[in-house]
Amino acid sequence: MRNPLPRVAAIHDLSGFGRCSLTVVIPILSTMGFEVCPLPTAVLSAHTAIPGFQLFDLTPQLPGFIKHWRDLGLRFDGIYSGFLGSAQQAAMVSDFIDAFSGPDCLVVVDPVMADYGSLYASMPPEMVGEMRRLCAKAHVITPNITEAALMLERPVPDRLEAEEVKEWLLALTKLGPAQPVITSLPLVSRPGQSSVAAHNREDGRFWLAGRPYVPIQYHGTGDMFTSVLTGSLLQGDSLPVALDRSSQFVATAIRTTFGYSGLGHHEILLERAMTSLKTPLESSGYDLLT
Ligand code: PXL
Repeated sequence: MRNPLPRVAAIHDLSGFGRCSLTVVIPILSTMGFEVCPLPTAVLSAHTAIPGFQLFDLTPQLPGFIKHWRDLGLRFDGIYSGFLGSAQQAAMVSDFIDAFSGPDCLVVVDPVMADYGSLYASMPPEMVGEMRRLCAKAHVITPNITEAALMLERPVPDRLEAEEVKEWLLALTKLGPAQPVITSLPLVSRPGQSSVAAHNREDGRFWLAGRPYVPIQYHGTGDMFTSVLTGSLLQGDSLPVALDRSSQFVATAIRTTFGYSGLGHHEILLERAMTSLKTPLESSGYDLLT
């Protein structure tokens, strides 16, 4: 029987402070009308950009959790993985995808491991190869430009022309996924914009979406982006509409927060932006990347 409410397995950490991962994924996908089943990869006092964070790695617990879900006969309409507690977990997630995804299950892998040119504080270097392998199992991947560069063994670029972005996306499809997305693109033709681009191997088209850049970086925006993208694709939106919807949501959350003084990089006001998930998409739209 089909799940009456589409069900998504969310494989991410739970961070107590600093909006990211499950504290972002669950409210967004729930608001979009999905039942979210969290499979926690690690529990942290705060995310890894906050000095002094305490990380409890759940690698030893995952096999037991997964076995219980198998015994329960759970089926998922979507599987969405992000921050992993150890490099060994990548193979566990890969087996999870084999065990739980039927023909219609959407698999989204966000290879969360790095930003602004370097790996996050808890990430072992072998995570890069493990994430590259895991991406082969996904339909959609959403690396930022640093993660894309690491997986493709390229330097992190300061600027990219549109033709180069296409070549990067094609290189990512060679890792396996049919629909790679790259976020935080330093696109020469769109100065002053936060740009994301995607490719759909099935129809050969390339897409671009973005919103005017706001001069502040908030943590957790990558998780917000991929959560909305996942929900949007699961509700049947096309790839460019999903790209546009998720860019719009992140821009709304950033602009809502930026107007207040005294809020830190960890304090994006997610709840203030949540109602925008129910409002129509702005007409500013997306473009073909040509
Ligand atoms: O938003 C990505 C992310 C997720 N989870 C943890 C993190 C980060 C980024 O720093 O530290 C624990």
